[in-house]
Amino acid sequence: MLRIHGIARSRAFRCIWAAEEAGLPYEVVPVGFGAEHKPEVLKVNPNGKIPALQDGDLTLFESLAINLHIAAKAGAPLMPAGDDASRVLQWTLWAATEAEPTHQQWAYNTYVRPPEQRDPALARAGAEALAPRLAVLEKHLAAGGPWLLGANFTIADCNLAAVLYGSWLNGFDYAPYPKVKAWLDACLNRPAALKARKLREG
Ligand SMILES: N[C@@H](CCC(=O)N[C@@H](CS)C(=O)NCC(=O)O)C(=O)O
Repeated sequence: MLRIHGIARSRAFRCIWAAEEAGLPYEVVPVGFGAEHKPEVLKVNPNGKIPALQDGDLTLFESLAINLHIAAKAGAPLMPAGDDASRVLQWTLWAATEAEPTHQQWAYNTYVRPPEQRDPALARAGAEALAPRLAVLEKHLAAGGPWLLGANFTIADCNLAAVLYGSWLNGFDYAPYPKVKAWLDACLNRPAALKARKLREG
């Protein structure tokens, strides 16, 4: 049984979605915002953050690494073999290092922080920095698709779409990126994603 520590309103959303895609039994150990630094949470994530995963003797932190582990347990097509496994890693690292920091800068200054703590200039700069990355994604999807690796949905789609989910839901202008928009629509309306979204969006 996978034990996902966190709540769906946190990045644990990604891991719940992945577990649903994998069709593996899991339970959510509810750790909310503000509880991340409690001793019992630090035992599973020494960073004092959520999510964390326990799978038997294995304890993991980092949401996207957790998702790679979940997908590896499920095997193909969620985690393909060979060159496609490397492509999954490429898009997952791209999600974490290229998409997420710029995306979060926009998100924190648009809808995450309380209004008085938002800086519109930082939001604009985040969106401007995200734009060339989305252009790369748009070109990639236009050349292939419907999923990141082609014919099959993989954990790479889950990981990248989960990173972009907040902007998709909160009014980011995806009009210049119609392929990205269509791909996000398809990812985030999959039955497994809808189950995780229900926990988060109510
Ligand atoms: N890179 C980490 C980030 C985890 C993270 O920042 N989680 C947030 C909630 S979504 C958190 O626990 N923040 C508490 C804090 O930073 O003190 C991951 O993807 O798991």
